Amino acid sequence: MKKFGLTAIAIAFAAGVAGPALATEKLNYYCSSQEDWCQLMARGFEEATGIKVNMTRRSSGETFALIKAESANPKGDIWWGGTGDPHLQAAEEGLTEAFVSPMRSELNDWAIRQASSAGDKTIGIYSGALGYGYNEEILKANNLPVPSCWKDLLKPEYKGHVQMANPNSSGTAYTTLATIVQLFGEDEGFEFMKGLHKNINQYTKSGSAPIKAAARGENTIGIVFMHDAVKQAVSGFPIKVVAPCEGTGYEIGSMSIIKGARNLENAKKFYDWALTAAVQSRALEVKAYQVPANQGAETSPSAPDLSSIKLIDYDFAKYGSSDERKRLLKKWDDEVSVLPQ
Ligand code: S7P
Repeated sequence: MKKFGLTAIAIAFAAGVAGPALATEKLNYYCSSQEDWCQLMARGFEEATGIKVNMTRRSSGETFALIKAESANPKGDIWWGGTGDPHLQAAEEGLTEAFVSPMRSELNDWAIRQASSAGDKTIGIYSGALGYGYNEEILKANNLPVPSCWKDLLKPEYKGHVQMANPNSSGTAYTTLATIVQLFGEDEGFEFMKGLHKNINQYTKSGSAPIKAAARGENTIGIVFMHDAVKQAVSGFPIKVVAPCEGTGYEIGSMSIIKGARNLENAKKFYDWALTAAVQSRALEVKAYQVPANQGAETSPSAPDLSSIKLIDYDFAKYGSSDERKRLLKKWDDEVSVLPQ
């Protein structure tokens, strides 16, 4: 476990934001991570600054669509969390604001690269690998084999036992689609998605819903970020976590200031505060086991060890680009989602 300490910058920053805020001060906060983590961040910022936080929690793709729909009259100030691809698309489409935080020097290179690739209109806040989890009791009760690869999920015996989110609404599911295309090539990747479709019992709106359903005994296998499956396992549910044998993709969860933010100064305060080691360490309070961007933040031994997982060289520039994301989602809508099951 790493220990964190406040650097001179963080101390100066803390002194700057800790004073009492005016009664009218507020922040409209769009959050695309798990509800409990979103709430922790909202309440934590209110306590640290006195600024009232109005929070809206939606999946990554949904939040992107909301920010785009509101762009003529923006209602949100800051978008925190969710997979990086839609944040990159928002940056490219001019929906987010450039900002260089003094906290940047404390971050891992991958978090800063996310910012540099988008003209500083977004930044990495955490990272995590994609995979899946299964309920071992349901698997046994149905005499199903233990899966260990992506291609195992195509086996006919898993029909009705696999759940994933819809890639239009969910960043997790878009990461799945982009990962499969990068792993197997586009033609074979889409054949894989069509084969998988036959085994899918439901496309959920939220990315982590499939593993929550598996934890409750309502689903067998959920395609999710591995940290979301670990969260269920450490919470006592009979969930096993799989890093697929062929290799897998990963996310750089991101944060962006919304263009035209009405509470821009408060958005910048939140941005700096959210990048501190102390705040990023608080993720462990809600069993959020992503790799934190701040190098000084605490990590847990329960967290998936990314260095032991076969990660692909995920092409964020390509799969986070507006044209490619739109094209892949349309192709999935036209060629996969419409197929009979
Ligand atoms: O906090 C867990 C997490 O999996 O949620 C984000 C996810 O994108 C939100 O759900 P959607 O898939 O529905 O968009 C991830 O960034 C994050 O790791």
